[in-house]
Amino acid sequence: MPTTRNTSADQLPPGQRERPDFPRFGLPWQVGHVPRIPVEPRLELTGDVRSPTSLAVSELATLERAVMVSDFHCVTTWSHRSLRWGGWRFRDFYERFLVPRTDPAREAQLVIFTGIDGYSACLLLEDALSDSVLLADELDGTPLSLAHGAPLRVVAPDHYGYKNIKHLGAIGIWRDRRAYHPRGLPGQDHPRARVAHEERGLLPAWLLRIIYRPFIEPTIRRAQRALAANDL
Ligand SMILES: Nc1nc2c(c(=O)[nH]1)N[C@H]1C(S)=C(S)[C@@H](COP(=O)(O)O)O[C@H]1N2
Ligand SMILES: [Mo]
Repeated sequence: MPTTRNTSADQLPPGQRERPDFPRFGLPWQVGHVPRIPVEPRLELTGDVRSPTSLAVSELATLERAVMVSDFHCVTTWSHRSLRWGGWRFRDFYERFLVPRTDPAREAQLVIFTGIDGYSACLLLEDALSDSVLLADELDGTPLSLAHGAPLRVVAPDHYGYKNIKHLGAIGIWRDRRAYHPRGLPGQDHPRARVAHEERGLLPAWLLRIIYRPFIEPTIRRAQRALAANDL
């Protein structure tokens, strides 16, 4: 099984601080919404494609599995090191399922991932096709928990956490950003959000560090209360 390593040997990326735990996280007003997962989850395939369709997540089992050890960087400045994700490379999924079944427009440049909780994020198609982007159904050798995005989540370790969509329900391949309506505040979303370039959002990174840090602990507590209320 191919394994990719995507961890920084010693230093964390600019502005990040290590956390020993890996909490459930998200937008403060969204993180408490733990969605119900259908018994037989499906992925909608849509966008600027000739034939929109859907497929059962179970069909992914015909792809070669991949494992990746990577650090996770939340835009609010916390990082957790060396998570071991298992799943499938997005690139394999794209070549084996998405392109043959939907026939995307040649000029397509953008992927929009949407969770079944309605949360969405885009990646440049070019970034999404990199070796390190997985559709993961395992974390640290066990099936992905609901807290961390069951049944399937995007893992894109070169990009901030908010591009790593949990509870994946739809993948859209688009020419441009017309169909993209992220749920955050205006300016929160950066088209690429590369951690190494500190592309946190559209405001300067130093300012976003200061704005975001006070939200970390209350957001984690809110997520923990929601998980406890759902017996998770
Ligand atoms: N569907 C969905 N995916 C999501 C979010 C969300 O609220 N809903 N939050 C994002 C944010 S901001 C972060 S930091 C990561 C957190 O992942 P974790 O809960 O596994 O730590 O999920 C991302 N993916
Ligand atoms: Mo985040």
